[in-house]
Amino acid sequence: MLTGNAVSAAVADPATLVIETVGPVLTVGLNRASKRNALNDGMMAAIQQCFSDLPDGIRAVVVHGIGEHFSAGLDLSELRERDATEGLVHSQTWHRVFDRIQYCRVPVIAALQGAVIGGGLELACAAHIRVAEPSAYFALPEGSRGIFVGGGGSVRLPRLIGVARMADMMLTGRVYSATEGVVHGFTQYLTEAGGALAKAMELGARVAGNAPLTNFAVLQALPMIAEANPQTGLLMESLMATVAQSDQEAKTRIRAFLDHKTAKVRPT
Ligand code: 1HE
Repeated sequence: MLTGNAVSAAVADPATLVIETVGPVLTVGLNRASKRNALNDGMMAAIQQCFSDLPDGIRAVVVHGIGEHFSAGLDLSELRERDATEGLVHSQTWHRVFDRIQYCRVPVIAALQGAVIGGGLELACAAHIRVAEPSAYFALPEGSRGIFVGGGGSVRLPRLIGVARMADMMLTGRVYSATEGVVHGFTQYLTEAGGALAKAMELGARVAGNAPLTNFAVLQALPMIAEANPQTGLLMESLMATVAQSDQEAKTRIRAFLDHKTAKVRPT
């Protein structure tokens, strides 16, 4: 890990986020609409701070973009100032920030509209569920800007859409629509126009009602199991399943089903 004196630790700019509590759901609004929510150092530090210190009682987070766009990615006006060492430190800083999202103690849902570009797409990829409305579009203009992804995109995005599709986006500047996005795995949900935030809030309320241990297993264990060799994965799965089902919450919920006190599983 590089530690560069050349880059002073960025100071969180609280004005770049609008953070609200709606019951058990924390909403985090990217708030630089005049710059299309481009991610500058102050905003990245604010995101890190926010996800490092979630208030007690929060059981899901919804990240959204204020204005017409989710995010236009890295603030290119800051990039121009960096040399190679500073660039490495900067990229590793982004990794730490987005790791806070991916390994958050509660599920994170991204509500997407307009531009979901470059670092904005990398941010969305760190969330656990992505919801898009028809205006959303996905692009990696890094290729045409002479740079490379630096916020974990080459690790997270191929797992969603495949290496070939990501390579095509970077080489040719291909832009995917919201409709294509849900088909190819960028997002799990496509809503009607203007519906992404409402749907994300609905999902946030739903996942907030899960047993905390189930959410823990899905967020912390599932990605590790999926990346492990199969025998290790199967052992980890057995251990996690045993821990989860021995929890009182599981016993209570299963008893409620057997007593006909919970909703049945039906198509929606
Ligand atoms: C910005 C940025 C930005 C807008 N950095 N300032 N990302 C990109 O290559 C995408 C660049 N942005 C765009 O293509 C367009 O701005 C949008 C399609 C997103 C929106 O277009 P539009 O017509 O609504 O807005 P605009 O007039 O282009 O931008 C409004 C202002 O936001 C303008 O500033 P102003 O001072 O002239 O008003 C823009 O300069 C500013 N702005 N996007 C800085 N990205 C860790 S590696 C990640 C690498 C990347 O993310 S590369 C992808 C960078």
